[in-house]
Amino acid sequence: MKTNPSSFEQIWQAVQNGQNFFVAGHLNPDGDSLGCTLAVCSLLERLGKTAYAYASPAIGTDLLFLPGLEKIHVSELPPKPQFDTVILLECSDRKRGGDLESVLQNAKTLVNIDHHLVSDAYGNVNHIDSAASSTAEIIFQLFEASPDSLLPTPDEATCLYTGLVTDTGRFLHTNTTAEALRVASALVALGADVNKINQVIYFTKSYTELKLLGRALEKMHLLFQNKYSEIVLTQADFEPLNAVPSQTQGIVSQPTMIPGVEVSALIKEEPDKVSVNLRSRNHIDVSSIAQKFGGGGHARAAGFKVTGKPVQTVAQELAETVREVLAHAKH
Ligand SMILES: [Mn+2]
Repeated sequence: MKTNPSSFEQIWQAVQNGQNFFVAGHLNPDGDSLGCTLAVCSLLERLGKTAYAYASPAIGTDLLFLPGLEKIHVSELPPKPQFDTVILLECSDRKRGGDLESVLQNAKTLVNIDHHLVSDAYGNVNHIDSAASSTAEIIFQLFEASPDSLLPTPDEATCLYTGLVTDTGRFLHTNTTAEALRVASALVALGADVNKINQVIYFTKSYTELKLLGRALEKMHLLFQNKYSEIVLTQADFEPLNAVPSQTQGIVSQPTMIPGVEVSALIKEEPDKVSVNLRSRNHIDVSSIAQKFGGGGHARAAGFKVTGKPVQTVAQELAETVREVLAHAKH
């Protein structure tokens, strides 16, 4: 779905009309969510506005290098929020950013900027472009559409490049379009600190994370003519390593390197829920699988969370769904 291009004009109108902004991405913010939140807040401040940057519930250690990160209010809302304009980034529905109702209810204008495949037009202004690789790509296009020909500063470019490089999997996923590379090139020209981003995000892993990767690969097994890879990590896997479920980044993509594997699932038993990450290699839309379990995402990367069910039950129900999807796939 692509909203009409005049939505950039409407966003700039909202920016012009607003004074006191609240900006947030989705829960458990990734590089795109945080990078865009910081770039947009920095831009608003340059325009003489006040901007309250928000993220919840925590920020991953690999993103702490982002310029301006200290400005983010982590899980902290003012007691009586009085923002005239709210900008939600990466939120496919108005609840994706967390419990922000107290913020949303008082705002005059809600701007929704997103690139997810299934996304509600819940804002007064919506820019939803599922063809965009990342929200960072859209924010760069927004800069280009600015009435005053504004350009990202080097710090803003670093934030946006982080969104672009993480959402495209280092420019390896199928969303690495010519437009994504054009925007990346422009951001590098504007001073994005590519070397730092690569060092921190891609060439740094803790001992615990590497041991957890080893444990996960040991537990990987293939089902359904080796088209489905399943990895189940329980508390018994995390505890001996003193690891936490958020230290599993990147693991779910590993099995898709095996020729023939179409869907990869990483199923994690967390203290209060089961969380599932899904990846697909070529043609299975895993966001539609995730939606069946109340989650969402993109065609090649999606996820969901389940509460009140044992991890093995979730794994079984998911396997059953994947089996049906593979059986009905045309390839
Ligand atoms: Mn994104």
